[in-house]
Amino acid sequence: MDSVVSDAAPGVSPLVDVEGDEPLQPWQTDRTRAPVATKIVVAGGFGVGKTTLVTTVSEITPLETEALMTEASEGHDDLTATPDKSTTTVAMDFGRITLHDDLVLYVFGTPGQQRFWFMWDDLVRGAIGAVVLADTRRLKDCWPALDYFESCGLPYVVAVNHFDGSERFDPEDVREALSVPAHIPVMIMDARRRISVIETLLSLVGHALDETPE
Ligand SMILES: Nc1nc2c(ncn2[C@@H]2O[C@H](COP(=O)(O)OP(=O)(O)OP(=O)(O)O)[C@@H](O)[C@H]2O)c(=O)[nH]1
Ligand SMILES: [Mg+2]
Repeated sequence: MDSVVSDAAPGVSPLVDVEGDEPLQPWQTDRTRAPVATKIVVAGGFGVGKTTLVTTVSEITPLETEALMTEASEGHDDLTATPDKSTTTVAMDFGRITLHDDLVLYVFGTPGQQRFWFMWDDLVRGAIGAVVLADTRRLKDCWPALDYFESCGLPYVVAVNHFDGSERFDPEDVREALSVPAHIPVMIMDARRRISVIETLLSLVGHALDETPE
């Protein structure tokens, strides 16, 4: 079984869609294949790298709903950790990744600003699990996401998006700081590296399978 997992940007397949801009996956051209399609959600605090993660991993041009940040967000959104950030997600991110030819993940990124949290209920509907992104410089920003998934019972993993220049912690230190139960995977990753994101998604899929009753 061929794997599409690589650190390089996708797009090396000779098959392209009718508009000629995106590679077709084997399950799109072979009617005998029945891909397993699942939905997963990427959540976490403001500016932690959710849109970056979806964009990094998507094999299709991702849907983004970025809007320029204005003075209205001053006092609400802390840009100390991401001084170059000029836009924010106002609805959702959407991307797709095919793993091992037959497992298709539809990846939805949530908006991080608190005033858009009301959309989470709709975004998580039908999802098998969630990635909670965290930044060790502002760990408490991921508490609302942890609380949300704990209370609704959706399986989740914690992924620390390691930003350049920030101190690197062991996953077990992060687990302890966030009081994450022992059976939930905690990992250090980089939302800008495709292979790192795919490892995170595979960890979530494995965890969701473990958690889901047969
Ligand atoms: N150095 C570094 N910068 C990153 C990383 N991930 C994201 N960034 C940068 O951090 C900023 C925030 O990234 P986004 O992906 O927009 O974050 P977000 O969580 O989608 O933000 P909201 O939707 O506004 O909550 C951007 O300027 C990215 O370029 C990373 O792993 N390392
Ligand atoms: Mg975003």
